[in-house]
Amino acid sequence: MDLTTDILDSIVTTNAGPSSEQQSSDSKKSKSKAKSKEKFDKAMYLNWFETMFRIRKFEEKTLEAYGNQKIRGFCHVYIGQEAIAAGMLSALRTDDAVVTAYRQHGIALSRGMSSKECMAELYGKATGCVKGKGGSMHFFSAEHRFFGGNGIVGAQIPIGTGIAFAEKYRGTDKLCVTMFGDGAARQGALYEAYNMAMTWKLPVLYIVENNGYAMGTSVERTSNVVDMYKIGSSFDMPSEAVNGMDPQSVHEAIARAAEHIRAGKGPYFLEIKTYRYKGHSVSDPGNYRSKEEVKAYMEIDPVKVIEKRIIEQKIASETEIEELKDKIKLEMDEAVAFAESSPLPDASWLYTDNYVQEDYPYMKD
Ligand SMILES: Cc1ncc(C[n+]2csc(CCOP(=O)(O)OP(=O)(O)O)c2C)c(N)n1
Ligand SMILES: [Mg+2]
Repeated sequence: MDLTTDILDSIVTTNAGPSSEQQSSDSKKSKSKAKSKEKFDKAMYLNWFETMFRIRKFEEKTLEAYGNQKIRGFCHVYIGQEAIAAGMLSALRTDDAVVTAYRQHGIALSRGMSSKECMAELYGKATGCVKGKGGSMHFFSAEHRFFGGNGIVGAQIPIGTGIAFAEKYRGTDKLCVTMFGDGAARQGALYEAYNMAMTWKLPVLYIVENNGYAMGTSVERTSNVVDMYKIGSSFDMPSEAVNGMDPQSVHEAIARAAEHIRAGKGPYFLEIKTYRYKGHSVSDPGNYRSKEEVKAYMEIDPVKVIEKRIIEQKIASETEIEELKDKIKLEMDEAVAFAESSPLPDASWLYTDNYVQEDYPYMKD
């Protein structure tokens, strides 16, 4: 067996299904759902492809602009992980909240934030989604219910739990998706947050995007528990492992989790297995992994796989796919032109939008 087949096998066959707690109640139904490949319509497939292709092209433009020193500072791209954003978009409601870490450009785009406002933010321009004051790691949009963009590893786990608490307190049926990397799964904050979320049955969907590495440290080097979905068992939290190289699998798992959460049954945990093709950040050459490993994952590149499935299964024609690609490429050119031509923020903006109170005492000259 070659490395790609091994990888695919390990990604696809680890679906744990619902936890024992859930199995005792309604999970016969869930389990069979977990195995079945539901049929989706053409619009859904094209939506997945468009979202993934948009993210891929956005990130390629980002790397290009970074190389030309138009973008500065920390910058982490999402190339390889696009299927997660696409499957999440189709399975969630637009009024659900999402909070994530610093590898966030793709998630922000999938929440409906425009390529223009995101690219301008990377350029540090006044027209960016947070007026050029956040940069790559700190996108935010209250309108799109996107709560960032967090640079402290694992910090967003209690934040997302708090957002879910607020929804429950207000009596809504909205949920909060709280995303983090495999490195963050080892943070103490996770254990405190999971405990509270289960005790209070909060409407929160935790997603660990397991891309195998935290900077240069592989998952195997950080713990003897490498199947991260198992972390949920100590809280009796329904937990599953999911193939993150396929938007359809991601969609099905998130839809199943959302149904459970909206029924008032409390949190759900998904370990979504994925891979990042680039280094940790733009400055990382990624020497800690072999060329063969990267190549093997390239064979199951989610953008290419879904395009192939659409064409081979005659879901849409090659012409339709090409038109979609042209549309996205134009969108990216326009986003870059918009960012280039936008003004920088005024220096006085240092003192705005920092605190809710206008006269906050620490914000004086
Ligand atoms: C509390 C804290 N510790 C360390 C760092 C430095 N740091 C930044 S990213 C990172 C790795 C996190 O990896 P992971 O959670 O797997 O996310 P990924 O980059 O793979 O998306 C580390 C250790 C930090 N930002 N915050
Ligand atoms: Mg990681």
